[in-house]
Amino acid sequence: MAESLVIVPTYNEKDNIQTVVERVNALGVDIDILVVDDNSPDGTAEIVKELQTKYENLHLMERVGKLGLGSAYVAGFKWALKRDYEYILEMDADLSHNPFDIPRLINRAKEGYDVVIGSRYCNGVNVIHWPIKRLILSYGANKYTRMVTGLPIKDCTSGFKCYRREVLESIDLERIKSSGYSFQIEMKFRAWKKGFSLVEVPIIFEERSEGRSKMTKAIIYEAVFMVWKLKILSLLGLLK
Ligand SMILES: Nc1nc2c(ncn2[C@@H]2O[C@H](COP(=O)(O)OP(=O)(O)O)[C@@H](O)[C@H]2O)c(=O)[nH]1
Ligand SMILES: [Mg+2]
Repeated sequence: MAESLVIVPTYNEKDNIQTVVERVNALGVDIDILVVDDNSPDGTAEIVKELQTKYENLHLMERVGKLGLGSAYVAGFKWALKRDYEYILEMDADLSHNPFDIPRLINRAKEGYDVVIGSRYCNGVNVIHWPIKRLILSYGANKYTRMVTGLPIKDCTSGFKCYRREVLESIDLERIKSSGYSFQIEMKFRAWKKGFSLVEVPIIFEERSEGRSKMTKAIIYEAVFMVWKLKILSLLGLLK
């Protein structure tokens, strides 16, 4: 078993997943891959199974249907914690996150940071090919999250991260409230409130060229209310 694990959630990523797996394996890093697929109608899981004949470090968790990004990661974290991985990463399957950046995230964790965040907003804005509407949404969501929660992070919604094992062991995964993308905010907030150290590493985020975004209005509304929920639970001392 490898020292690190990268968890890759997939929903209809048939045109991306092979490249992701190949790029991770070209890094020359001691790392396993866990794809958490929500029964993608486009057959993403079948492609992963095919790739498994070639790559021993590739694992697949198949879930019954589209249960949301947050719950896919929680399932992946539980899988990881049953094994001995020291560094556990999250990465999108659409190549917006460049697998090439993985070693930089792991190295910061090895320096002792508990949560390392691949950040689009470290030095200005490092996003390529996003429509201005989407950029404003993301940038605004980050400002709003920081204002409400006080999280000392420029990219609160980033989904490219590396956790030291202890962080995931100490967060009660059963209590995670987010099913959608607010999961990314919730994990950072919970880790921060528990006193873990967070650090941002600049990355360049490139909009997918294949497949479609799964962002919906419901996901946005969940996030708008989630930051208040987290803040209030924390103030009341109920964020366990
Ligand atoms: N397993 C699983 N993966 C999901 C789900 N929703 C999104 N994803 C994956 O999460 C990652 C980010 O989603 P994406 O649609 O690219 O979001 P965007 O980058 O914010 O537009 C991609 O790898 C998706 O395939 C879900 O409900 N279940
Ligand atoms: Mg994407």
